[in-house]
Amino acid sequence: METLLGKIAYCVEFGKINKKAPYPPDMKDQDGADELTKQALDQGINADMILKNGLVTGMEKVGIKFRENKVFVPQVLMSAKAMSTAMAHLKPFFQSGEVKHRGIFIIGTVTGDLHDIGKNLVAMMIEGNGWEVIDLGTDVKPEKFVEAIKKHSANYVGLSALLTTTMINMEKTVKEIKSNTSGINILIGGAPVNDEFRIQIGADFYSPDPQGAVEYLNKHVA
Ligand code: B1M
Repeated sequence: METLLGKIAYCVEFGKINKKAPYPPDMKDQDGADELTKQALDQGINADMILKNGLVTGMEKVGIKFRENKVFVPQVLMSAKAMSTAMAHLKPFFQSGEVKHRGIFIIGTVTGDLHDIGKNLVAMMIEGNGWEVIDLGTDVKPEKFVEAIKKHSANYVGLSALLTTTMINMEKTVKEIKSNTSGINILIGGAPVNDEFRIQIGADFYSPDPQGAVEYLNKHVA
């Protein structure tokens, strides 16, 4: 069982989606995350174990390598694709309640800002770490964040901004969220923001990369 879960983790780490996938070349014609996850379920391995000891383990490794500049955006995207392909097999177990998400995380790029590549990477890494992610997209108005937080009873929300001109909207969004909800933790990120800005606007955490956000969230749940 350990070997099969280890193989699943390896496929996620190196972005081997399924047998047909040509990437990575040295794994040509080998089973990918898709086939191996199905095999694990067929062998009776618990879905929660597949998630934690297979998929999440692989995704964590990618997150760390990305932070250390050992892999780049395309590799993260391949890993996320491998992860989401495998997750399709686990979906029924989430729906039945047999496997539970670590929590709900709402994310969006603030109003006026259309950049979403970094935000999507953060969303994928967090989802890949066992969280349910509600992605509100780009150009998200403060009221929409508040509405989503209330609708999903979420405790964690992430704001992304890539423009110096939309940093002010991030500040407005933090204020709107803090004054209309309670117990919410606000994470911020994006190229122009930093920890000094986080303190200035009253957000709870700043991360320069997806892995930092993942580690912050995971630290807060058992
Ligand atoms: Co725009 N753009 N852009 N752009 N764009 C920048 C950001 C810019 C720096 C380019 C430049 O001038 N050198 C500049 C901003 C300058 C400034 O504000 N000081 C700029 C500008 C000016 C503009 C327009 C105004 C251009 C125009 O129309 N005149 C316009 C604005 C549109 C709008 O938003 N209203 C515009 C438009 C666009 C495109 C649509 C063409 C396109 C976006 C496509 C898309 O996102 N779907 C685009 C792009 C691609 C860029 C650059 C080239 C790349 C951004 C990117 O995706 N980086 C960028 C220049 C550059 O960075 N070299 C630029 C890769 C991505 C992985 O990194 O988003 O930083 P990043 O995310 C990182 C971290 O920041 C962090 O994790 C990610 C992974 O490590 N992170 C978080 C991000 N969010 C996080 C949230 C977290 C935690 C971490 O927790 C919640």
